[in-house]
Amino acid sequence: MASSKHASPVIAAALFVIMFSHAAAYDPLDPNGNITIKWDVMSWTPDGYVAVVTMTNFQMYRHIMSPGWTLGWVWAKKEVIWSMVGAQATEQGDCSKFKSDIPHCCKKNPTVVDLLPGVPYNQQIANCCKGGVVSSWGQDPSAAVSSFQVSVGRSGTSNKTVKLPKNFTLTGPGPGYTCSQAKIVPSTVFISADGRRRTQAWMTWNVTCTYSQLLASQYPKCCVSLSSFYNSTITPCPTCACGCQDKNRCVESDSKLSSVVKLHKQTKDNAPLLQCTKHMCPIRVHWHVKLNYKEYWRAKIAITNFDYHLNYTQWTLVVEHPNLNNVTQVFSFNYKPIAPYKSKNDTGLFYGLKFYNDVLMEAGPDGNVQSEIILKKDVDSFTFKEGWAFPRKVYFNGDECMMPPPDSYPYLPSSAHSTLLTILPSLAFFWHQERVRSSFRQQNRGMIYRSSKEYTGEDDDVEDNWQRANIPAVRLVQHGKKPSSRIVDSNIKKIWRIMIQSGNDGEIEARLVH
Ligand SMILES: *[C@@H]1O[C@H](CO)[C@@H](O)[C@H](O)[C@H]1NC(C)=O
Ligand SMILES: *[C@@H]1O[C@H](CO)[C@@H](O)[C@H](O)[C@H]1NC(C)=O
Ligand SMILES: *[C@@H]1O[C@H](CO)[C@@H](O)[C@H](O)[C@H]1NC(C)=O
Ligand SMILES: *[C@@H]1O[C@H](CO)[C@@H](O)[C@H](O)[C@H]1NC(C)=O
Ligand SMILES: *[C@@H]1O[C@H](CO)[C@@H](O)[C@H](O)[C@H]1NC(C)=O
Ligand SMILES: *[C@@H]1O[C@H](CO)[C@@H](O)[C@H](O)[C@H]1NC(C)=O
Ligand SMILES: *[C@@H]1O[C@H](CO)[C@@H](O)[C@H](O)[C@H]1NC(C)=O
Ligand SMILES: CC(=O)N[C@H]1CO[C@H](CO)[C@@H](O)[C@@H]1O
Repeated sequence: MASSKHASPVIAAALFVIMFSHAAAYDPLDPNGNITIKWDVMSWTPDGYVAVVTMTNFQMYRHIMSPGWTLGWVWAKKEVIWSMVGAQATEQGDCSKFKSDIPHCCKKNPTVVDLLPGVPYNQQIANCCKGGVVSSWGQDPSAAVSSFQVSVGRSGTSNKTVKLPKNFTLTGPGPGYTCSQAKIVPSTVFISADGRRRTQAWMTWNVTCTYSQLLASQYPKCCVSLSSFYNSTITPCPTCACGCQDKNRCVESDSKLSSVVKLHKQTKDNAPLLQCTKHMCPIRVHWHVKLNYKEYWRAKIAITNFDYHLNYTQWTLVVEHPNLNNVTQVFSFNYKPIAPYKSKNDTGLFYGLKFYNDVLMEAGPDGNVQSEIILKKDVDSFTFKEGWAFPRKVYFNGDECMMPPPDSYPYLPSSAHSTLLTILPSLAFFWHQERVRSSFRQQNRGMIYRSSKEYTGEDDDVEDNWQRANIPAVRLVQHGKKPSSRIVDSNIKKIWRIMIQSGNDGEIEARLVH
């Protein structure tokens, strides 16, 4: 078992290949997701045209994070950019041929970036100047748009002579997007604010860009770890899930950090600075099957940032699980079902609450966000067996996270029932029975199964639960803390010791020690 828990790099690499062989520009969880770039020619000028360029992110859960998008293209003729509003070309290029009026950009292949918030009003247009940050459609359609205006010279001056720009490139930020050729589409119709007048663009063309994780990076960018109340095993992220090539520049622990971070901040190095872990992922998503109620069950989700150099703004998490069609309650996160195929409805989008946890802070004590969800059991399909309670797919910020191999999932002890009955006939409690209060397995170390029936509070007050759950505990020893005693059942002959430990996601875990 130990060997499968810590999958060797070879196995991890093999899984990686399996997982990524299916990755293409087509995303089954978001089949219509794309970024559309629309050019509306608003007027002709003596030597060209003025266009408003609108980028709309139709992707349900993949946003464009700071430092934002860059858009590039290649002019079909000898066009120049006279001026821009709401964005700028990163390089002016060679404008030496011009004597009086100097263009904003003379490059054959201009690269354009958004302006930062707070630029003067005369440089702004609607939907500009957000530092290139664009929300995903699922999070906030009103913020999923970015626009700028460009005044083009030395181009055609009618819809017959204009040649469309070619070879569009988009980074969002970093690679991953492939853009189609520009295509003339029916001119956009604008409706005036009072709704009583319609105008239309002189000419409109569209470019569609789609994302492929394979193009974006060689390795996954996040991984998943799993645990459950019914098995004390914590299934970690696969070893080297995100590649181990950066292992020589990771940071061992928070304590050694300050000197290293200073060093890197001085060198203005924007590359990730990861905390050293076996998985070497910047992001870990932990899924804990927490409680079992009669008609409901409860899972806890914790996302941890291991990158000391990055705050994830407007992060998104997508989970595919067959029971997400019956989400009853989600704590601390926003939740939206994404229904790519209406019959399935098994995929949901989680994202942070504004001003509370919409930023996943850099690695360290604040570098995590957490939520709990309550799901209604569908009696026909619900089970804790065979890892059913764990997610099928997890995406962080639109990138699929590497799951542990299925044979390492914590599984339901098959012998729990009989063991309990023989050892504790008077406490014939079993976690999935209605009358259950609480139960535990007698082993060298067993796990306390906290019973949902007794558990009503929101808190993690384990001692309190146990008292209510009537566990024959005489002593609670909190890991690293002074023992506190609690005599509950005077009939018991054996002394049990219960250790409380903090799990790797801060989850409280109870172990029964014989
Ligand atoms: C881009 O996305 C929009 C919205 O989902 C969709 O209507 C359109 O067909 C997509 N375009 C392409 C080329 O996939
Ligand atoms: C062009 O892009 C806009 C979004 O900017 C979209 O609404 C429109 O449907 C697209 N047209 C075509 C023909 O794809
Ligand atoms: C150009 O404009 C004319 C008149 O507005 C229109 O009839 C024609 O279809 C347009 N051609 C293209 C290629 O858009
Ligand atoms: C556009 O890209 C294609 C292939 O990527 C290349 O063959 C072509 O030369 C490029 N066109 C221009 C104008 O750069
Ligand atoms: C992350 O945000 C915090 C608080 O806004 C800030 O102090 C910190 O410098 C940021 N870290 C990075 C790497 O940008
Ligand atoms: C999908 O599931 C959500 C709960 O997560 C529910 O509110 C919604 O009605 C479901 N939609 C369909 C089409 O079944
Ligand atoms: C918990 O699950 C692991 C598999 O990850 C398994 O090896 C172990 O036997 C299970 N524990 C119990 C108590 O059944
Ligand atoms: C138990 C329960 O409420 N099941 C419902 C889950 O959601 C589907 C549709 O999304 C319903 O058809 C089930 O009745």
